[in-house]
Amino acid sequence: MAYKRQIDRLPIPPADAKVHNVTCHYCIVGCGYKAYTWPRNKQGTPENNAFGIDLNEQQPADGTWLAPSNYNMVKQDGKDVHLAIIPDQDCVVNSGLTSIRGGRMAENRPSKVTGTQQQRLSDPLVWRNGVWQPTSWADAQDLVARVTAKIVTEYGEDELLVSMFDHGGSAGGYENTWGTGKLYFDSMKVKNCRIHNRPSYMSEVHSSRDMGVDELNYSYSDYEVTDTILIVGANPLETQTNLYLNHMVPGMRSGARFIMVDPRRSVSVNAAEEVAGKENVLHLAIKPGTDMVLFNALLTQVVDNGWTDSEFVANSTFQGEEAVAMGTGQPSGLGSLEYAMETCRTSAEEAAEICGVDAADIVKAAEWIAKPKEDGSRSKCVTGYEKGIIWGNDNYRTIGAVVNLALATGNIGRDGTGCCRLGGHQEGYYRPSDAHVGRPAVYFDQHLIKGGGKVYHIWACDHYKTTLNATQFKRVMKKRSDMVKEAMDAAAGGSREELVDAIVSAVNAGGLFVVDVDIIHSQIGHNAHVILPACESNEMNLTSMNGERRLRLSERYMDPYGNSKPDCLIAADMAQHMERVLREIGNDAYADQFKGYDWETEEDAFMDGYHKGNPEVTYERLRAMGTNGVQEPVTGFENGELVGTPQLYTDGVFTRHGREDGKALFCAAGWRGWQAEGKAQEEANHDFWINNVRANIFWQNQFLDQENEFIQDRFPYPFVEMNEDDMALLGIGAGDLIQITNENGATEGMAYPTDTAKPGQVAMVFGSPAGSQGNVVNSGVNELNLPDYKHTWGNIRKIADATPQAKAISFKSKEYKA
Ligand SMILES: Nc1nc2c(c(=O)[nH]1)N[C@H]1C(S)=C(S)[C@@H](COP(=O)(O)OP(=O)(O)OC[C@H]3O[C@@H](n4cnc5c(=O)[nH]c(N)nc54)[C@H](O)[C@@H]3O)O[C@H]1N2
Ligand SMILES: Nc1nc2c(c(=O)[nH]1)N[C@H]1C(S)=C(S)[C@@H](COP(=O)(O)OP(=O)(O)OC[C@H]3O[C@@H](n4cnc5c(=O)[nH]c(N)nc54)[C@H](O)[C@@H]3O)O[C@H]1N2
Ligand code: SF4
Ligand SMILES: [Mo]
Repeated sequence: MAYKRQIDRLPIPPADAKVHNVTCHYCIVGCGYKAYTWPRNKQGTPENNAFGIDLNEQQPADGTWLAPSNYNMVKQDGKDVHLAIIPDQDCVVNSGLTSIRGGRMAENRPSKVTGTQQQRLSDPLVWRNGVWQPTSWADAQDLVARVTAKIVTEYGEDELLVSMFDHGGSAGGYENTWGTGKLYFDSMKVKNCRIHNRPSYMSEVHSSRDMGVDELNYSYSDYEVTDTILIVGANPLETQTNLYLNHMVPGMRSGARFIMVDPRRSVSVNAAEEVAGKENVLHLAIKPGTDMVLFNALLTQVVDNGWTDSEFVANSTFQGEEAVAMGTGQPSGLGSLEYAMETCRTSAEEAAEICGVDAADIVKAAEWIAKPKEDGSRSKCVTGYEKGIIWGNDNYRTIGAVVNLALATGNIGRDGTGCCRLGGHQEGYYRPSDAHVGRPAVYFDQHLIKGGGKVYHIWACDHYKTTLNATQFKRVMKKRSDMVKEAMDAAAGGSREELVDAIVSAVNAGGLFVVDVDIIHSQIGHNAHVILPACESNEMNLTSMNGERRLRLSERYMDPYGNSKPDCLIAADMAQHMERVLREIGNDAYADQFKGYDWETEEDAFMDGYHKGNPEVTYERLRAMGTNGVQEPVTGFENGELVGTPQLYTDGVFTRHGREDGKALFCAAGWRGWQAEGKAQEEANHDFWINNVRANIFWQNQFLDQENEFIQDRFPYPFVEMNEDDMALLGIGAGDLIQITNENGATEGMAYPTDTAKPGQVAMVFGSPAGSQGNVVNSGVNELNLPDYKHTWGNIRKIADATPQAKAISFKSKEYKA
C-alpha cells in the first residue's frame, strides 16, 4: 500500500502491549510469530518497550525489529489498535526467521485506517436486480437453505455439489474442516465433492498410505542431523522457506549433501551450492515425468550393492510375495521387496536413457543415499517430495517408487531420516468419515462439465484460477450459472417462494445455483448467486498442524472484517437454517440430522470435533504450549504440558494402511510412460513444455497479493521463465506479453528471460489472476482422478510489447551469486 512508501518511522509497542501467539497461516511450515497490539493513542519508548530491548542500539539483521510490512492498524473489540507481527525467536520452527510472505501478514490485514485489503468481503451478497446486493446473514442463509433443502429432498443429496478446503491455516484449520465436514458428511452424505486443489475428494498420496507410511513422519530437526537431503519435485527455498533456511541449511552446514530431482534448476539448487559447495550438491535434471524410472534405478543400485537395511526390511516390511493385488483402487500391486523388484528392476543405463541424465550421476546419487560409511555405519537420508511428483506423471506408482527407496534403506522412523511430503498449506483436517465418497472418488470437474448437479457450494477455492482444464470448466460453469441469474432477474420483486421456484426451474433446465464462501469476491465468485463473507485466521482462533505435525493455536488478535464470520460458524448457521426450513416443509426426520450446531464460537466447533477425538487437547492447554505447540499425535498431558510424538514409526511398526501385521509394503512401480490421457500426444504436437511453478513472493492464487502494490510492482503479469535463444527465435523481448495455446485453451503471461531455462521448457507461475496456467492443462488424470497439472505442452507467440509496468521491472537472474 502506498501509505507505507518512504516511511521512516513506526510506532514502538509499549511494554504493556497485548501479546498473542501466531502461527503464520500461509505455508505448511507454520512459522511462529508474536502479534503485539496496543491502543491507538499509546507508544513505547526506545528504552521501555514490549520487546524488552534498547532500541537506541542498532539491532542485528536477525534481531527483533519492526519493518513496515509487519505493521498495520486494525480493529480489536471495535476499537482501532496498532498491530505489529514479529517472528518469534523462541519458536523452533523458524527461530526468528521470517519470509517474504509471512512478513507481510500485518500489511495484508484489512484496515479502514491504512486502507489495506479493502477488497475483503464485509457482508453477505445476493444476486438481485442484476447486481450483487449486500444483505443480512439471515436473508442470505435463508435463500441458501431453501434452495438447497428443496433440491436435496426432491432430487437427492447427489444433486448437491461441494468444493471445500481440507487444510489448515487460512481457509481451514480443525475448526473449519470440522464445521464443513459435519455439515456435508454427517448431516448429509455428499459424495459429489472435491478438495480445493484436486478435482475429486481423495488423498494426494494414496500409495504412501497404502504402503503403510503416513506422509508426514519426521521432525524438521531430522534435516539437521542427516547425511543426505534428497528433494524430489519441490523448490523448498521458495515454497517451504524457513524449513529450508532454518533446518536444511543447518543440515548442509553440518556436512549433509543435497540431491535435487527436478527438470528445472531452481533457486533451491543454487542456494544449496552456495551453502554446501558444488561438490556436495547433485542436481538430477531429469526429463519431465520420468521420476519413477530414476527411483527404480536407485532402488536397483541399493539392492544389487547390498546397501539395503536388511534388518529393517526383515522386521518392518512385508515378507512373502504379493500382499495387495493391483485393482481399480490400487494402480499397482503391493508386497515384499523381492516382489516389487520383479517390476522395478532398472539398470542405471536404462534409466539414464529414459531420464536423460548421466548413468554415473545415478550411481553417485545411490552412493550418497545408501552406501555405508567407511566405519561401516549406515548413511542417513531424509527424503522430501511435493508437487513436481504429486501433480506429476503416474502419481501412485511414482510416489510408491520414492517410498520404496526410503523403506529399502531403513530411512523412516529414526533420527536423521524420514520420507515425507514437504506439504502445501498447514494441515487441519478433522472430519467425520468420508467412506461414502468411495474410491475412486467421482471426477468432480467432469461431472459438473457434463451438466451434473443442481446446487453448488464452494468454500475457499477459486477453481477459475487453479483447476485443470480450466478453460472448459469456466465456460460451462458461467453458462450454467448465468441461466440461474437470468431466472433470478426475471423473478425480481416476487415472493421468496416464487424466487426459489424460479431458481429450481432454472437448475432443472441445466442451470447451477452457486453459493461461494470466501474472504474476497473471487473470480469463481463472479458466477455465484450468494456470496458469504468468511474471516481469516487471527480474526478468529484457529488450530492447525505444520509439516512435522506441530499443532498450535493461532490466536485471534483482531475482529473479523465487517460482518464476516469464521467458516465453522457459517457452516453451523447453514445447518441451522437447513433444520428450520426442513421442519417447515414437514420433513422432521431429515431436519433432525441438522441438529448439534449450537456453537457460539470457533472454540465450540473445536470442542465438538477435534477435542472429542483427542480429549487431551483444549484451547487452554494449547495456548500454554505457545508457538512451539505439540507434535501430533498427542499422547497425554503431564506436568502441565501436552505430550506429543516427534517422529512416527520409531517402533518400526507401520499402520497407515490399516493392516494388522504392521508391516510396510513395497510398491510394484512399473513404468508405463505418460500415464494420463492425452499427455504423450500433447508433448508430440507442441513446441514447449509448460512447466508450472510457485514463487517465493506470491501466496497461492494471489487472492491478497492482487491488492498488494509491493507484489504487483514486481510481477504485474504472471512470469514465464524462458530460455533466451527461444525468445530470440520467436521475437520475444524481456517483459513482452505472450500467449500460450494448445487444444485445451489459451493463457497469457510475461516473458522472463532465464539463463538456466532449458530450450523448449518454460516455467509459468501458476494460479495468477492475470493468466491462469490451468487454462491449458488438459483433463488427464490417473485411475484415482489425481491430476497431472505439471505436464502440459503448448505453443507460444508474442501478443504485445512490454507494457510500461513490465518495462519498469528488473529481469536480473533470480540466482544468488556470491
Ligand atoms: N511461495 C509460496 N510457497 C508456497 C505456496 C505458494 O503459493 N507460494 N503454496 C503452497 C502449496 S499449497 C503447495 S502445494 C506447495 C508446493 O510446493 P512445491 O511442490 O515445492 O512447488 P511447485 O513450484 O509447485 O513445484 C515444485 C517443482 O516441481 C518441478 N517439477 C515439474 N515437473 C516435474 C517432474 O516431472 N519431476 C520433478 N521431479 N519435478 C517437477 C517444478 O520445476 C518445480 O520446481 O507450496 C506451498 N508453499
Ligand atoms: N497448474 C497448476 N494448478 C494447480 C497447482 C499447480 O501446481 N499447477 N497446484 C494446486 C494446489 S497444490 C493448490 S493448493 C491449489 C490452490 O488453489 P485454490 O485453493 O483455488 O487457491 P488458494 O489461493 O489457496 O484459494 C484460496 C481461496 O480461498 C479464499 N480464502 C482465503 N482464506 C479464507 C478463509 O479463511 N475462509 C474462506 N472461506 N476463504 C478463504 C481466498 O480468497 C481464495 O479465493 O491449486 C492447485 N492448482
Ligand atoms: S515460511 Fe511459510 S509459514 Fe514461514 S513465514 Fe513464510 S509463508 Fe509463513
Ligand atoms: Mo497445495
